[in-house]
Amino acid sequence: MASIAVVPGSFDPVTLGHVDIITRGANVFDKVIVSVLNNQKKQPLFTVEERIQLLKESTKSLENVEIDSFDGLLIDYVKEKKANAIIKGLRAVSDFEYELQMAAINRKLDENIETFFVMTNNKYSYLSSSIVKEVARYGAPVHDLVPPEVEIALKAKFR
Ligand code: COD
Repeated sequence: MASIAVVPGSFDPVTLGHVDIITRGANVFDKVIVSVLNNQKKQPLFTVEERIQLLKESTKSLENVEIDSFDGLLIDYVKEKKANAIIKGLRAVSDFEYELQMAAINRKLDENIETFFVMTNNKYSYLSSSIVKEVARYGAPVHDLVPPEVEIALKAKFR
């Protein structure tokens, strides 16, 4: 049976921290599906379509990575995709409590789907989409925080 993992997230926008965990997941699993949560409650900077496009461009060299979107419960989506794992990134102790709770509820909803945690690469431990947006909004350089296509897209948004 092929091992298929879902990397869920908001990706508003994708950062080098995200690309790092996607790449490391793709080195271990047969297939990785990166999926953008279509969350009606949040007010994103980029539309779901824009986020998908930026993820596609940022991961184009990874042959076993697919980009998609979902709404509703993550576990239902994972089952629909016939995946057997969820990959999450951990940056700091502050991520841990929330992720522990998420992993526990997802395991309760389906005990056959396992959550795998990938420790952040030290050089991206401070990095989040929110930080990137704040830096870009005030015109500071973001080239070492995001893939080149995201840097261009951010410049266009904040022009
Ligand atoms: N280094 C390593 N990992 C990172 C970094 C970094 N610098 N930055 C982000 N990550 C990881 C995050 O920890 C996360 O695992 C992933 O990358 C995506 O990050 P974000 O910020 O784009 O996405 P989030 O955290 O907003 O995504 C939240 C989910 C969409 C995963 C979550 O809300 C969800 O599963 N929602 C669906 C509803 C559901 O099923 N809820 C649970 C049951 S009630």
